[in-house]
Amino acid sequence: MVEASTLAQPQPTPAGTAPTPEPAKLYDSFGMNPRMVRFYLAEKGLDVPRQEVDILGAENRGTDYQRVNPAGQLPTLELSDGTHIAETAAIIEYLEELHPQPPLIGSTPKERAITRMWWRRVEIGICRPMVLGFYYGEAIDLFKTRFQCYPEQADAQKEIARTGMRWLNSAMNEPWLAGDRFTVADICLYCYIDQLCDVGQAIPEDLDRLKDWFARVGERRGAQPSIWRDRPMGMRG
Ligand SMILES: N[C@@H](CCC(=O)N[C@@H](CS)C(=O)NCC(=O)O)C(=O)O
Repeated sequence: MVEASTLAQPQPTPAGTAPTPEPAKLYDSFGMNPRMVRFYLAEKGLDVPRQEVDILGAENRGTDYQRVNPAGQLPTLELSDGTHIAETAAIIEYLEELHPQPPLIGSTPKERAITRMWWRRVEIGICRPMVLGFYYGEAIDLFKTRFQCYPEQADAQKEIARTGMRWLNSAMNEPWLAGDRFTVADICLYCYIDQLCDVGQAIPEDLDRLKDWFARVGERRGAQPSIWRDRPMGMRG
């Protein structure tokens, strides 16, 4: 693993415990979940060697990649002992334990709980219905052979996500979701909205607080460098 910043130092291994395996390789691709990890790494000033997987061409659904991640999705983090960690939240939590500075989840149990509370709220209430609306709508031809799609639910999922955004606009803290700390909850929601805003899922015009928050996140150090070089369907992912 190449460290680009002296701010982020791995934690020492406590005496008598096995050394914690270092991140060795990130299986990476277009898409909001891999982008979250890229955004997170850029905020930390960290880098991990990457192997690209072509999700548009369904390379991730082939047998080689299924051996890495049986769920067939990106991202996956390979550790130095060969372990594969999938699920974006699990990857980020692992990296945060190894590189807690600068904190992107929290420095205390209370801070971490508040971050995870907002992270779950936006993931369950906004991000999940947004992406289902996309899978069942604009992207159905790409995904209908990969998992069960319900095209009749596309509009309803998008409306559920907009309802979540309206709630968030009234309930959110400023400048960041967790208050004065920029966290992975901000990264998560930003990556979903930034990818899907140009394919029918923009923040509703009247949600000023959410639109201002979105513009603020777009100015963070990790926002631009984490964008994938190609823009399939005009999306930033
Ligand atoms: N629950 C997984 C979701 C990962 C996911 O949906 N990845 C997308 C890219 S954003 C993917 O691999 N899509 C291609 C496919 O499902 O075939 C996580 O949090 O990492």
